[in-house]
Amino acid sequence: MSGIDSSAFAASDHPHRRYNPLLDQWILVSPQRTKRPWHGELERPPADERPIYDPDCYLCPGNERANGECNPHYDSTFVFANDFAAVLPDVPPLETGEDSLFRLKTLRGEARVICYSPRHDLTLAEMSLPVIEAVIDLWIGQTAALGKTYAWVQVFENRGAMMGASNPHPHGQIWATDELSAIPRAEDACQRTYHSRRGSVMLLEYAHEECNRRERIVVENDNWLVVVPFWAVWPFETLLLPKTPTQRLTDLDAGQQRDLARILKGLLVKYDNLFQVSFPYSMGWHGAPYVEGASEHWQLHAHFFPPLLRSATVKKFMVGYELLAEAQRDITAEAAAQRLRELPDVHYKRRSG
Ligand code: H2U
Ligand code: ZN
Repeated sequence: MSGIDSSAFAASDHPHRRYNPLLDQWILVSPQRTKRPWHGELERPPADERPIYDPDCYLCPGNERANGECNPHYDSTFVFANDFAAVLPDVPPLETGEDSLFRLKTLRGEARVICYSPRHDLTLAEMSLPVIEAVIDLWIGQTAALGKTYAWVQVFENRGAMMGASNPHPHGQIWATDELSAIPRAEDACQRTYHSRRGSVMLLEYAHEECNRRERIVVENDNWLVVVPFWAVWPFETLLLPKTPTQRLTDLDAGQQRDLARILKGLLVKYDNLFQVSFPYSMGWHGAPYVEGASEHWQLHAHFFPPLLRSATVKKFMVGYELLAEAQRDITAEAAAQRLRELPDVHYKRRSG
């Protein structure tokens, strides 16, 4: 580095790489590119008006699903086994030798669909706090039940057609498997190494540090914090973190659950307000896996990965350099956090004028 004046560096101007300590990966940040001209679309998509009940929706109460079964006339949340499950509980066990170039092993699991509300027209962002609390309750109950059998319980939601959601009815999914999948395995290893080297919990320390720096906070309350993580890849990616040591959804006390409903609504309203559209995303929970041994290195968290970049229709593509070299972003995490933070806390559909 001789001859280079490092004091001239500005993260908001100069290309640099940032380290993701949760996955042991680097990402390229190119803030100088946000100045380049843009001639693409900027328009809003047509308003998304949906009925409270849709007779053709396979998730609405009383309706028939693909397998011929009818949903009950549920009035809160509703869970059913995915009719097209990606993982199955009964698979003949098989594992090839470790040395094979054609390595294969079977995986046992279960997939469920979770309906958040009987109302076809709502999204989490537009639901009342008690209704969001019922969804949290469902996440907790399902995690507790599936955690008795499976090592990994992945609670997630694909929102919006852009993220591949097959239906606008508010719903999520749970896939539980008897082995840790790739991303939780990497997060487990990174948090374990951090804990054994420093004797502290990585994401707890990270949350405290973000509270001190206040550069990347989007929303915050007594128990929770949402930041655009320092190492975010997606333009408006966020990380939701508890402020106290918490390993799993099933560890949340009543106060944390209430505050979680509030912060979820706070974040999702800001997301919808960004481009005045029901914001698409994939989100999901990562808590300590259900495996033998201590899990004090784990801190519960949720990731939100929204694909949108500069309008309701212009998404970021993970192509070229991203597929071949490493993830890259233009707008910095700090600039993205500031944009989200400064948005109103009232949903655009509820504002007059
Ligand atoms: P997504 O919108 O995230 O794709 O989730 C919907 C899930 O619902 C999807 O995994 C399942 C699909 O397999 N499904 C049923 O289980 N029954 C149906 O009748 C249609 C869809
Ligand atoms: Zn519906």
